[in-house]
Amino acid sequence: MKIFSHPNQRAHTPTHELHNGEMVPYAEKSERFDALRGAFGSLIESTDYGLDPILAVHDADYVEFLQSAHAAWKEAGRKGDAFPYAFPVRRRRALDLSRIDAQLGRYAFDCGTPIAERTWTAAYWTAQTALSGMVEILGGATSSLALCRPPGHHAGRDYMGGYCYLNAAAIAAQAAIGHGAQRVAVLDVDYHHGNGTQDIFYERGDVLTVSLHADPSTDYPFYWGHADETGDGAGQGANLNLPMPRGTDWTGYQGQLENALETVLDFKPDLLAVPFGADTFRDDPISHFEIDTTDYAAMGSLIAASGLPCLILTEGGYNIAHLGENVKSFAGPFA
Ligand code: OKP
Ligand code: ZN
Repeated sequence: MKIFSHPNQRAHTPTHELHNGEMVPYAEKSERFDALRGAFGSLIESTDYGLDPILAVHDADYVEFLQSAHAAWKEAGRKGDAFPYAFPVRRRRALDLSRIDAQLGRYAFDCGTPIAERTWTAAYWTAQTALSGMVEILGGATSSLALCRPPGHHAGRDYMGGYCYLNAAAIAAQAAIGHGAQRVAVLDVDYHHGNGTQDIFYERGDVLTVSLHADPSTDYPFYWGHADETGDGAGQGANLNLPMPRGTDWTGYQGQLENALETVLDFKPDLLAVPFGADTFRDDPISHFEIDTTDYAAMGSLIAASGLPCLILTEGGYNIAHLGENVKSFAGPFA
């Protein structure tokens, strides 16, 4: 299996995030990327496919915001990372304001996703890494692994959140459609609901989105990921959410994964994209499932047994000491 990444993905280095009312050290550290790369022997440097495949998913004004926000923040005399604090929700007009604080609020849905000096660079190269992995699948490989960081599955067409800026899985899925795939399935197995991916494809029948995650009644991102979100319009029935309670272990998870795979196979996709989060790990510092390193091999086996060409993209996983081995365990069963 070919494994893709690019050194510039390390460039994003926010220092803090707002967590349960406190400013704490940023959990989505660049050391995560070192751990991911360190777990694998031979890595291929991602190819640059430019902005077009990104703009096929994300709005141009949002992309321009990501490119310029930190400079605007500095120009406003601010120090450190750019943070939003006021949001245009509920009966505020959709004004196109240039003040950096107004822009941050417009394009963010939480206060946990700061923009640092080189955030754009890292997010851009993460998208290129996902695209490089997808090109490999489109070329006939049965599997490939894209070491994505920062993660992407919370980012929507025009918003960031949950440590995510560009939605790498959505960009790769859309690129597959652009290169002739008729139907693509996205099977999200991060601890958190993949709200951005769901939202991007919610009204489309050509991309199935399935997510297994912690129940959003108790866990981030709260306002998406509930079982009654099934898609809309042409996408009606092409979204499946399988929320699970805190404390879920492999025994509980396996049954839901089998249900998910049944839906995936019924959809008859040409290929599968799997945003994989090792934050379902029993010792993850911000999550509450009980999956073990060896369970990831069983998880990978079940998905690989679908027989579908499969692009694996990394998402969360915040126990840095175990991140590499968990991803390696999951990817192991794929040919
Ligand atoms: C991103 B991914 C924690 C505040 C909540 C949201 C978690 C984002 C997880 N300091 N942050 O799905 O792994
Ligand atoms: Zn997560």
